[in-house]
Amino acid sequence: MWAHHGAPLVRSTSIQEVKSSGLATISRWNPLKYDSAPLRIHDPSFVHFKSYSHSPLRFLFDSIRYIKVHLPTNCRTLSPITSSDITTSPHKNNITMGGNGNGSNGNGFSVDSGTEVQTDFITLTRFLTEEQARLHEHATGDFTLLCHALQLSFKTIAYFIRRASLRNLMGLAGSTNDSGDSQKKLDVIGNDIFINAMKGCGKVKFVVSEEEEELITFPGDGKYAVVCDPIDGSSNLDAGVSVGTIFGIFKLADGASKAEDICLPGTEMVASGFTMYGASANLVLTMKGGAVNGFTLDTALGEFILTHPDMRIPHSRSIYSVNEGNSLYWTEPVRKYFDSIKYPEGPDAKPYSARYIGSMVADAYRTLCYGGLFAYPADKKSPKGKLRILYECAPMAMVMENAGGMAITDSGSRMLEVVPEKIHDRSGIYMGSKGEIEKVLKVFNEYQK
Ligand code: AFP
Repeated sequence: MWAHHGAPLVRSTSIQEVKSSGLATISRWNPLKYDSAPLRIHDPSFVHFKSYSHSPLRFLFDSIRYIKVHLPTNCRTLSPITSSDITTSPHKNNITMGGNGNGSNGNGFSVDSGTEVQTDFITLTRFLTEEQARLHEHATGDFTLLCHALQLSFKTIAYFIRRASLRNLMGLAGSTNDSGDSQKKLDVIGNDIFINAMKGCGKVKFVVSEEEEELITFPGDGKYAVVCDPIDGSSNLDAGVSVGTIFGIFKLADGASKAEDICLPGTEMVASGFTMYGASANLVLTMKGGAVNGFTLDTALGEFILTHPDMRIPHSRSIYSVNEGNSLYWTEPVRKYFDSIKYPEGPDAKPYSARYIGSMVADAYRTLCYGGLFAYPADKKSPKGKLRILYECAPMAMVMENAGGMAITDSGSRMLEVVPEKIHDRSGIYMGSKGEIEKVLKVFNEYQK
C-alpha cells in the first residue's frame, strides 16, 4: 500500500553509472524521492545488475516494473498514510489504501489505484471448521483433526523443500523403495514427516505410503486410513521442478485390520487432494461429492489461504500431457488417439500443444487450471501402467471429477471405480477436461467394436 501525493516516482537516471559499474542497488542508482524522503530499497534480489551492463534500457524497464510491484509495501513507513488515503469496503471487510485515484502516479506510470488489504480471509483451519459445522451436524471433529495433521505435514514438507539446497537435502538417500526406485533424501524425510503427522493426530489407523512396502498400522481406535505419495515427482527435485504430496482419505469399516481392507475403490474416499510445492505451495482439496478448493500457503502467516474457491476444469482445451518417449511401446488405440490430436484432419484443424513436466502434481495442477488432458498409459513395457491406483490415480481422479472433469483407465472404465488387489497396484490413466477424455473414449470404443 502507498499513499502518493504527486511527487515524481522516478527522477533523473544515470544509465552510464549503472553501465559502468555493472552492479548497483536502486538507492545507489537513483535515490528516489518520495514525499521528500529518500527511499532506500534493500532487496538482495535487486542488487545484482551485472546482467544489465549491456542493456541499460532493460534495466530501466525492469526497475520500473520492480518499483511498481514492490514499492507499495516498501514505501509504507516512509510516508504517513492519512485518513483520506483509506476507504473501507463495507461488504468485504477490506481496507483500500488509495493512490491518487486515477490509476496513475501523475508521472506517466500506471500504478494500481489502490491495494486491497484483506482483513476477512478464509484459512484452511477456518474452512475446515465451517465445513464441519455446515455438513456434519453430529461430526465428532476427528476428520477435521486429521486434516489439521495433513496441513502440518504439507507445511513441514514445503519448508524442507524450500531449504533443500541450503541444508544439503538434495540427492539420493542410498536406499530404494518397494518399486526399486532410488529414494531421495527428501523422499525419506517427506515420508517420515507425513507418517509422524498421521500418527500424532490419533485419528488414523492405517497409512499406505509409496515409500513403505507394508501397510503402516497405528495403535488406538483411529477410524481413518490415509493413502499418500509423500513427495511425488521426486526424481525432479534436484532440478528445482515442482513436486507434491498426493493423498486420499478413507473411513474404515468396523474391524478393518489388514492391507486388503483398504484395497477399496476411489469412490469410497471421503476426501482427497494434493499439494504442489512450486513457486508457492498450493493445496487442492476436495471432499466426497463436494467442490474442489485451492489454497495457497502464505509463508509469513503460516496459513493456507483459500485462493481458488470452487475450481472448475475447462470443458476442453487443446493441450496434451504425456511422456512421448514411451510411444514406441504404446498400443495401437493409444497411438491412434495421440496421432489424432497431433495430426488433425480438416483445413482449419490445429494440432494440440504438448506440455509434460514429469511430475504429476504439476501436470495435474496445470490441467486443472487450463484444461486439457494428462495421460500415463499402460504400454508394452509396463502393461499395468506406472502410476499407483490407491495414492496417485484415485485421489487425482476424484479431484478431476469433482471439478467437472473425467478420469478413466486404459480400458475406458471410470478410474474411481477401480479396485486394487494390492495396496501398491498400478493402472494406466487418462484424466482432465471432460471434452478431451470423451475424445479418448471415442477412439478406444472404435477398437472395442
Ligand atoms: P518420481 O516420483 O519417481 O519422480 O515419479 C513421478 C511420477 O510418479 C509422476 O509424478 C509422473 O507423472 C511420472 O512418474 C513420470 O514418469 P516418467 O518419468 O516415466 O515420465
